[in-house]
Amino acid sequence: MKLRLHNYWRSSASHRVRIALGLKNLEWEYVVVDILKGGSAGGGGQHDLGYRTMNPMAQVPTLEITEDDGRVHTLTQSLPIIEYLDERFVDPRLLPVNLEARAHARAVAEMVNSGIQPLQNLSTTNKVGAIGGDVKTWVQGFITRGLAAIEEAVAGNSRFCVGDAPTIADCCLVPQVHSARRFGVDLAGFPRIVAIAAACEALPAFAAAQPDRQPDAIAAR
Ligand SMILES: N[C@@H](CCC(=O)N[C@@H](CS)C(=O)NCC(=O)O)C(=O)O
Repeated sequence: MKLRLHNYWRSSASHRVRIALGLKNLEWEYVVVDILKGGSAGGGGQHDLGYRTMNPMAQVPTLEITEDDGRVHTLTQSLPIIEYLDERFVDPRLLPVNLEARAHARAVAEMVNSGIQPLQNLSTTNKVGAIGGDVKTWVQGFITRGLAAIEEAVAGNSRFCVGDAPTIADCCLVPQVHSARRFGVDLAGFPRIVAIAAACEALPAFAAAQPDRQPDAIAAR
């Protein structure tokens, strides 16, 4: 079996899947989709027909799986991709066995996935800018609101978002913290989130998945 991740260094949804692949200790190939300047028209490789055939939302990431018998599957949406990886490669578990802990991990992941990230995504901020909105204020406001909710949701846990090992929730939170820093969000009010992100980044899988360490980031320097 071969795994190819179509992704972009600065994409937080791609970052989530890179972390999960690392936590599962899987080998995979990095396929660059430059969502800013790539593609045949130079307006982003996600809009190319070939890519959109795999990912109809024209977004990264897409995971391409080639089985040993030649069958190819393409999976989209970072959270279903992470759940697929967790079901196929069981160890270590990214979704806790305990029912309530699992629902809680999914809830924190979803707070990032649907409560914050779509509001900071390129296609959204382009539209906000196009109608004369202040993109920075827009993005900072939604990230701050979402992180404030997550700060409460992870209260009572110490090292990671849920339980004593990284879960799908941490796979989502750490990229969101990267984005928050990139957009200049003040994290002083979120000590638990900052501590969880630091504990995660000390682990090799999280360190290797960091945006700045990806081949397309290095090539762009
Ligand atoms: N829910 C999707 C979100 C994917 C997404 O929004 N990807 C962004 C980068 S983080 C993207 O491709 N943006 C390109 C665009 O908006 O044109 C997932 O989790 O995979």
